[in-house]
Amino acid sequence: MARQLGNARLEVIVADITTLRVDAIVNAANSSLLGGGGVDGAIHRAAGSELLAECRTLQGCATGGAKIIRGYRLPARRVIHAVGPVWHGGGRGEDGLLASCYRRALELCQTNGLVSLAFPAISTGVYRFPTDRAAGISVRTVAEGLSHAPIVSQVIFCCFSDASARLHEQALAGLGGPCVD
Ligand code: AR6
Repeated sequence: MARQLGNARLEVIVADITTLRVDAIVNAANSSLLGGGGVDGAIHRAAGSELLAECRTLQGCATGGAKIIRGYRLPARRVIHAVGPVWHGGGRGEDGLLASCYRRALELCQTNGLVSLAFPAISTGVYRFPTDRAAGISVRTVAEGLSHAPIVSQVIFCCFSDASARLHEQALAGLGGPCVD
């Protein structure tokens, strides 16, 4: 499912994010930026050890932040490491920290001249953020953040299950705007 929002096409797909040929894929990293399981592990495996070598130069990243590096052996040109919050029940600023990941990733696209990017469902795996709540935050934050990142013309919500895709499609439908093929 896809929706046109101003200059940008927003799309929900089910795929392995490491296979996508876009300007940047976002990684759901931890604050060390030195790898882990889930999508982080998949990205490190697919990109090769040079990715880890560049990660070592970054000196980590705060929760809610994002840092950009090269894509190495990935089809994507760049990887944006975003550090989502661990879900503790919602009282520790988790919503704001998750939104911040999406905003910061869009800002990095704008400053680096990147027009297409793909997000995984940050924090919804190991970090246990409720999936429906996270889908709403991700789609709304991207829709709002695009006004500050006018260079971005394609955003893919790359889900890893049909259930996750349905939640993102519902959130996308809630935005209004024309559906596109
Ligand atoms: N492509 C797209 N989505 C994926 C892929 C993939 N190849 N693999 C998993 N997902 P998670 P988090 C989905 O756990 O919750 C790591 O150890 C997955 O189904 O990867 O932010 C890090 O180092 C889920 O929907 O990230 C951190 O320590 C989503 O990606 C910690 O996990 C996020 O799940 C971060 O936890």
